[in-house]
Amino acid sequence: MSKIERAEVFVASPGRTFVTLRLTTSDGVTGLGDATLNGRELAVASYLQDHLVPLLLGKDPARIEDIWQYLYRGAYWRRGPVTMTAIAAVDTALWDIKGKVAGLPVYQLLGGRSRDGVMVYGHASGTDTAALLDDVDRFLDLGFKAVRAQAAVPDVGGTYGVRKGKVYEPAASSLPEEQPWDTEAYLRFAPGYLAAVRERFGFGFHLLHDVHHRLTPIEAARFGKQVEDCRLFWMEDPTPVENQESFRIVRQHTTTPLAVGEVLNSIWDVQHLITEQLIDYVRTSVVHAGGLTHLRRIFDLAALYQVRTGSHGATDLSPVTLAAAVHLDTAVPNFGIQEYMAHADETGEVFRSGVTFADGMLHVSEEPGLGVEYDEKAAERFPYQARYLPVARRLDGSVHDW
Ligand code: CS2
Ligand code: MG
Repeated sequence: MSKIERAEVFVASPGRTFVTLRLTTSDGVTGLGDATLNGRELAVASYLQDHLVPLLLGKDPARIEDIWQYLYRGAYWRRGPVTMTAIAAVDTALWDIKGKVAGLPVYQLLGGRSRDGVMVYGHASGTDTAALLDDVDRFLDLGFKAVRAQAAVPDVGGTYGVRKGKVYEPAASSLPEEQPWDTEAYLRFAPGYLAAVRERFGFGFHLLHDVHHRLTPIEAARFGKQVEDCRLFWMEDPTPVENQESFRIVRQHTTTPLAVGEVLNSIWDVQHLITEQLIDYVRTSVVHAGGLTHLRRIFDLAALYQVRTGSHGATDLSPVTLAAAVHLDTAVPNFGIQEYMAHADETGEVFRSGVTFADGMLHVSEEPGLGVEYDEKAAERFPYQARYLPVARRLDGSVHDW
């Protein structure tokens, strides 16, 4: 029987910080897992290195489900982003190994191909409406069939999602940057630029918008109703999701589709949202929701309620997660859309990925496993740099959701 013989945890900052787990079996087969948690990376690296690696050595890598249950139930303390990201890294690496041992790309182990490609959305943004419209034009020219639109709110420094430079990376400072936030200014401004996008480019593509947890349920209800003529593909994270029932308030007032889940990490966090049909897309990801094993369970529950997938895929999720996500997206029946932000060039020097982009879709490689390699020698050129996500403060100085 093959055994897990080596487990290496790499922390490096090629373009941004990534935590990567590499497992090696006694037969010399390797598997990769992403363990990146933006702003709390070292917590997961330690959870893996200090608490999980000693439990993994000598285990049978073929027993993916058993190892998942062993790490989840064996922790005693349930769920949470650090635990579920660490378990996700192990799980994803084991699926990579299983694919390589079987000589099959992982999507073949998940039920085989359900679609020719995986539709993705690009991230248009601008410091004002004119700049946003130019950026939408650029993404449409690149062949994207779906585009997210985010513009800076005049006189509000802390608007979410406005790219500075080539790659969007919100965790840009060694201590949390404090950004001002004004909900009323956002509510006055955002519906206008979304309408301007439709006015300029029409309805021949999917338009998405990320509210990023900033509104109360009734504010989100009002916003969703106000933008119904924009026919959004989704309004994302309309209101903080800890209280899943609060989505009912939004749901009751608007037909704008709702998407949530990137900050969640287990099926129990989305169970009420899905079974009560309070959302239309679930955004949980391979890296933060317990890996392919658990994310597949979430997607299968969602399918029972006609909720579609829309996995998180920002640049703070590594190319390992993106590849694993596209394998799962290729196979699941209730696929909706996959978030796709191009990583920095430096990231591509460390991660070699077989994922390709064409005609607005991502395609997995047919290589066995996930089709990703990690170059630790190259990673040595990008030592770890501590970076934090910003903190938002309302005009009265109190903390708001960033
Ligand atoms: C965003 C993310 O991609 C998204 O939808 O919500 O950019 C999010 O802000 C980052 O992943 C946080 O690290
Ligand atoms: Mg988001």
